[in-house]
Amino acid sequence: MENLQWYPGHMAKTRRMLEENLKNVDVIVEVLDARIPHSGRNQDIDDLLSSKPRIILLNKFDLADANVTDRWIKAYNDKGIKVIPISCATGGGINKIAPMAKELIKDRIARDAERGMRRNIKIMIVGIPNVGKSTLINKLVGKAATKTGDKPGITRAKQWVRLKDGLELLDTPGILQPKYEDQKIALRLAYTGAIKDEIMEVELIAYSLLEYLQVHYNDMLCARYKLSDITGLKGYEILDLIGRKRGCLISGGEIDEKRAADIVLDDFRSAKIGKITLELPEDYNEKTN
Ligand SMILES: Nc1nc2c(ncn2[C@@H]2O[C@H](COP(=O)(O)OP(=O)(O)OP(=O)(O)O)[C@@H](O)[C@H]2O)c(=O)[nH]1
Ligand SMILES: [Mg+2]
Repeated sequence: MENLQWYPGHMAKTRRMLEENLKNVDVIVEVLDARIPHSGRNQDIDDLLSSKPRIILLNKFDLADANVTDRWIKAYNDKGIKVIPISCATGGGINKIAPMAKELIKDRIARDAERGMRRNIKIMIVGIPNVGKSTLINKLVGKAATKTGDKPGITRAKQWVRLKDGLELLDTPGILQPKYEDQKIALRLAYTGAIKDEIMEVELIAYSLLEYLQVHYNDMLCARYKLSDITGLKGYEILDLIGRKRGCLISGGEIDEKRAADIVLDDFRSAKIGKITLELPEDYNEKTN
């Protein structure tokens, strides 16, 4: 399989920008996609930003498998890491962020209060592309202060947004690692739309997604596309069946795989197949910062 990676110039620039702005912020909020809590982490961000207190958000929990999200939260908590599951779509969990940020820097707030000072709390929002950083900021501020969109690479420059209750949020462009050694991780980033579809044939992305669903969410997959038994089938064979069911045909009766793959990816991304998580905490030993 060809090497799947995407590191345009603006990501290298953003990395430097994060580093430069670190001294101006109190708390880092790292936004992860609840469907890929492992693959959505970025070693670069970890290394760069480890000097500041951090909150991890598992966003888009409305799209993820609730049972697996609970296991991820427990795995993090067992290591003393604070995580909050949130959904910008339903608003769930959003109101827990500000109190947790205040709790993390309560010593500073108390010192300030002793001196009769009241400084704003500055929060840098970071994460890979398309996880909902800008949407979260809009949700918190209650209006469309930042640009959002359903593809990666929407935010291109930093932007401060001020909230009423003494919080200031720094929106930042999503960044990936320059290189992913593990192609499985890169593929998961493609399924969830953190890596843009154009860098690889969408059919190949769909094949491997279908093979994962076949193993972990077989009933949901079969129900969605009215498939009877797909035991032992390869990803491309499942995609062909789906293409046939959905009438994705080109002249001569052949399957239009590209169209079928687009359907599968759209359905996965909007949870039409079901609420699905692509990795289990038991399979990873997360770093503890
Ligand atoms: N279902 C669902 N969709 C969400 C949620 N949060 C964000 N989205 C959608 O995810 C897409 C990406 O949101 P953005 O806020 O633009 O993502 P971003 O992290 O700022 O992306 P970049 O600026 O490219 O780094 C948009 O289509 C949002 O509507 C959520 O909790 N649930
Ligand atoms: Mg953005």
